[in-house]
Amino acid sequence: MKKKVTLIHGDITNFPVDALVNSANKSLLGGGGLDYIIHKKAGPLMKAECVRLNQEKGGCSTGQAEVTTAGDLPAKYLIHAVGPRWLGGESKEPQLLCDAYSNALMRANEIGAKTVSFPNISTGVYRFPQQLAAEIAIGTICSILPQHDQIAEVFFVCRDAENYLIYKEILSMLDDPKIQIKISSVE
Ligand code: AR6
Repeated sequence: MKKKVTLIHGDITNFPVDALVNSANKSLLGGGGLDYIIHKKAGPLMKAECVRLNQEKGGCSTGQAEVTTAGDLPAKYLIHAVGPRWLGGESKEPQLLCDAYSNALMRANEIGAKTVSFPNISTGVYRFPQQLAAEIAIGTICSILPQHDQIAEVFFVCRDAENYLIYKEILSMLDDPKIQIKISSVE
């Protein structure tokens, strides 16, 4: 069966899925931006799991991803993916962003998620250029999604209009026989 990739314009924390991907930092203890909202909405059970991961594993390396409960968010699991901070492009940022997406998708598949939502990792506080980040996110997910048997649908959820329009343009040009693209209207 064809895999689905759907673009949404809205708030990822309101959108029900099996696995919601957070744009985290290496400590996993929360921060600003989306990470702040997710920690606040998910509540104490998720926070306790993050503290345990921080103490037992030292958090999560850049490009990797860890799983916790989603607490009070409308998801079964949270996948905390750590994208790179943009340092000018000579510090393996593109590869690390690609790794963050592919490792998050792999973790989602391992836990049996059918639906997974991704934010625009690294394009806020971490200042990764939006166009390049979108090309990496879409290119990575669309090329590896067919090999992930559990996952039926991936949602790219863009909060800001700029990212939404960039994703819309790239996705509307994509022609992959294994993937069905859907672009939702603006929220
Ligand atoms: N729904 C969907 N996307 C959102 C939402 C939302 N509710 N809120 C923000 N975004 P950022 P980063 C988008 O800064 O750049 C934190 O301090 C936002 O428009 O949250 O990966 C962490 O602890 C942007 O496009 O994360 C790390 O230290 C995207 O989410 C650091 O920031 C990511 O923006 C990670 O930086």
